[in-house]
Amino acid sequence: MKRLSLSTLAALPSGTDLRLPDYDAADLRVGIVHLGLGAFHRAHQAIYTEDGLNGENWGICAYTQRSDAAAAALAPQDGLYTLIERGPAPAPPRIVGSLREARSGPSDPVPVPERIADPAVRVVTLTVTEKGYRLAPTGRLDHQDLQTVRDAARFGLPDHRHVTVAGQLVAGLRLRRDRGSGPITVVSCDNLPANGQAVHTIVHDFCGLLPGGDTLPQWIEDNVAFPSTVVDRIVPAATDADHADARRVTGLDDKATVVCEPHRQWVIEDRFAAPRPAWEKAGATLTGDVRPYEAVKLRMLNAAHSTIAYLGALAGHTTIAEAVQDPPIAHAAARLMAVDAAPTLTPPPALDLTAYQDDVLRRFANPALGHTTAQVAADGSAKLPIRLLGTIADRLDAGEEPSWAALAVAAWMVHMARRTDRHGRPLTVRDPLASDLARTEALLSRPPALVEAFLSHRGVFPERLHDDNTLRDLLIHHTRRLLS
Ligand code: CS2
Repeated sequence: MKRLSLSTLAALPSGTDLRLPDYDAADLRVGIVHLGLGAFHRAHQAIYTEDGLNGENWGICAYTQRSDAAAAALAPQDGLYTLIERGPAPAPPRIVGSLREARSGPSDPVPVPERIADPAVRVVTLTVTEKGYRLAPTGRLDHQDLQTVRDAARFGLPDHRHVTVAGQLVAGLRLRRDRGSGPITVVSCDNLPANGQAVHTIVHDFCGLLPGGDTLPQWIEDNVAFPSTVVDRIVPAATDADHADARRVTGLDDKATVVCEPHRQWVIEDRFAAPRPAWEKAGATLTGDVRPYEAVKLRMLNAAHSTIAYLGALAGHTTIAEAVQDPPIAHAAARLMAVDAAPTLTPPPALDLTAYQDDVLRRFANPALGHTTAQVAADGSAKLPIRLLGTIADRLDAGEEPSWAALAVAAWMVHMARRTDRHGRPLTVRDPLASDLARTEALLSRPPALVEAFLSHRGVFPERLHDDNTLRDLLIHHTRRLLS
């Protein structure tokens, strides 16, 4: 079977139940550099960009950040891939053309900074995951992070390949300044609060690690915008069955198929230093303040997702859809949203939180997606502070007991410490702190000691929460029940 590529795309019959790019992808020039070439980017920003092209050159050059697999799969396909929606009222499958270059961040002959310095590039987008920002609990760039220290120490050396997001961005912005490439906008698309501020912070802090006297920080303040955005689309890792579906639909071999739910949302702070794609033509919302949308998304949808992932994995459920069919788990997720999260939120005027909660659970129950509890459970030490600990702190400050949010945190603790489900079957645990916290397995018979071992981890729990006896008692209670 022939491989999907620009030449085999051109030979595809029109009129089938397969949507093809309505422009010549071979002629589309790069205007966006993306960091974090993963499935979510290709199901979200790449789709908004393609549907908002408007005849302009907003092709995407995307770089992997860790694994080169996505670049290895996409480069032979000229960046083309099949997108398949699964769930209620799915759109027809489509071949997406907006990704024009797929490159390896660690090893491509054209390093990230070179591509960012291209004057035709006016936007950088990021999906590097929460841990990719290398933030300290203070919300600043973690100066103890070894890769950050190394990138800063070797900054500007001709043979140095920056591996941190901050290093890649600052090196690219410096080249942009030196070559007079003009202003640019850096658009974070990660599940972080104030994600634009977060990337601005790591860029600013990284500059602070460099030799003094450089005009770069001022150039960045004058020429670079860092708008915040809120992104939403459930995008499970693709399976062999998904690739087989793509082959059946297109008649071509596609090693980079993406599957996703029909729903998508992108709320973007309208603050740009240079031209941008007409993403609003593809349904994006431009606004002056994303915070109301952001808090709802992170503290309700993502918090409920994590709750279902940990309780579901411990109960032996492989997928989110199976777990949310389990009444106690669905109840815990619903109560987390309604009782603990909702009172901390001021939603946008037109958004009804009860309807939002019901819609979230309906989306999670989509049996066609195969979204695994293991995928959502990954990186909990970076996700929980964003999704659950802010809610917990706010409820404690209000004199309330955030029991449902505490249950989710306790489930994460047991998931990390026991690493088996209720039937004794091993669980997949992927977390930056997995090795640090492996020692907690010895504490499973002593819930108070287990909880203390997690609460004392300053990379996750601020002192305010470590010292709160109400939370500690809730965590011990829930941990004891989950372990019994
Ligand atoms: C999920 C998110 O993997 C996870 O942590 O909670 O990727 C979630 O699917 C998206 O934020 C939905 O918009």
